[in-house]
Amino acid sequence: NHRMPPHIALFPSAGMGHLMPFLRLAALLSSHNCTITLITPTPTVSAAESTHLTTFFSSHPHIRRLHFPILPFDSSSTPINTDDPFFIRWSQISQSLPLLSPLLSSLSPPLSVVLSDFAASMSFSQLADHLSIPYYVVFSSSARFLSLFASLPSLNLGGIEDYVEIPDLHPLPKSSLPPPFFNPNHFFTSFALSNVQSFPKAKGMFLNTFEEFEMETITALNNGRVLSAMKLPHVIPIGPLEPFKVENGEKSEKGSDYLMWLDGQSDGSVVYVSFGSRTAMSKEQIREIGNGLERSGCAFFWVLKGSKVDKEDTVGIEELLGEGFVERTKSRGVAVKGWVEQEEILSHPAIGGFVSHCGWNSVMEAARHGVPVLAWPIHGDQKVNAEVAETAGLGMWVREWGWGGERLVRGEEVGEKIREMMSDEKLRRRGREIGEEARKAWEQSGSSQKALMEFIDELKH
Ligand code: BUP
Repeated sequence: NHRMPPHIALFPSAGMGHLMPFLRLAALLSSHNCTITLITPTPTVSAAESTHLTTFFSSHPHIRRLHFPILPFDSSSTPINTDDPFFIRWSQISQSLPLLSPLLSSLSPPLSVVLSDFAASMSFSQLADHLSIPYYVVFSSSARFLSLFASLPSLNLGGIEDYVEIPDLHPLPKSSLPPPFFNPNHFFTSFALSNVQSFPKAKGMFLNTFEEFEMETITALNNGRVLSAMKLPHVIPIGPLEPFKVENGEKSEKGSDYLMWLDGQSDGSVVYVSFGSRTAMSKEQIREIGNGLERSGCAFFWVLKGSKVDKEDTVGIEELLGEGFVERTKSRGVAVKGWVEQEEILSHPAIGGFVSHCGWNSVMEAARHGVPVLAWPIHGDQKVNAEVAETAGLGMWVREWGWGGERLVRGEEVGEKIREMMSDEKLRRRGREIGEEARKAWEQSGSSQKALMEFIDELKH
């Protein structure tokens, strides 16, 4: 039987939170004897995306790269009322997609299937339809957020109710919705609405989550009970995705310094603080967090960002933190600017808690390593994700803090909550259990392993 291995093309959109699951999924599928083409829209918005792509392809020489140069943005065809560089890029990528068609149809061997980012779903589903290639969506957030996102066309947000009802799921507080959802003219909302319409054309939706973590939602989605107006394809939970391997992965000198510092700390004593790759807290809030970390009395590892796009982030750490902070705290903590290997840090036994914006990748990484989370969502899906983490027992979330940046949270409060998380034995125990469940999801007959194998077997037969 000389059946060819299936040929799978993957298409990520812009932003590290979107790229990361694609790189991980590409590596995973390729380890199961599939031929993989990863399409890379270029240029990227952030430096982090381009360096990750370079590292990824040099450590996975058997994964093919299809460069896809995108067109300059044409605001006459899609008026855009956002200054978010990632949103603008999403739109630009969608506009450029018709140009991808000849590139895809000339690939050899012919494609068995294409997987695209939900942020390109609308244009990509048309492309796949035109080329008669089966099409899947990769949704890079929680199943809970998918249930909201997919309900968007039928939600009535104008009423006085405090909650939105999603059939068969517990109601979602309106205050947890991404604020742009209340404005149908906002870029994020109209873009979401148009992409959602194309979901039913997909054969399935991959999610970086796992059954044990989001049981109720996954079950409801897969029983077709959530959406009455539209038939959503079945959800394929394949999380938590494992980081891709880096060959010849000598750690950067800077990286090994940090790890050495962590090695010197006792187990579970260090709080890791990071608000992801897409947003920066205000300078004022950053100083309050610094103050909170000092007050908490805990050892800390803090990754700082001064601006939205890393290429523009030129503020020095002293300027962000105020003079004297680094000197005062150097025996107890590390504050760094720039990229760190987050999974390496989360997997270190010294880490006992994670103050996180709850970008979905970060939540899954915390789950994978059983690290409790103190949620401080900043935008988008993050309040919904914070709720999921809290419900699963992985985290605590101080709702009164609102969206990060909405109000100034004083150092006193921050310090107190950090101390509370770091000393909560119950949370820590539940964290370890979740880490165990995450590991089991990838055992021989584990839930995520099974979901992945079903997809691959179907392609091979
Ligand atoms: Br910052 C940072 N190192 O220094 P999320 C992030 N990451 O490895 P985001 C690092 O990037 P959205 C760093 O581990 C995760 O895999 C992190 O994705 C990694 O949040 C990824 O957590 C970040 O989903 O995206 O990028 O803010 O706003 O789309 O949620």
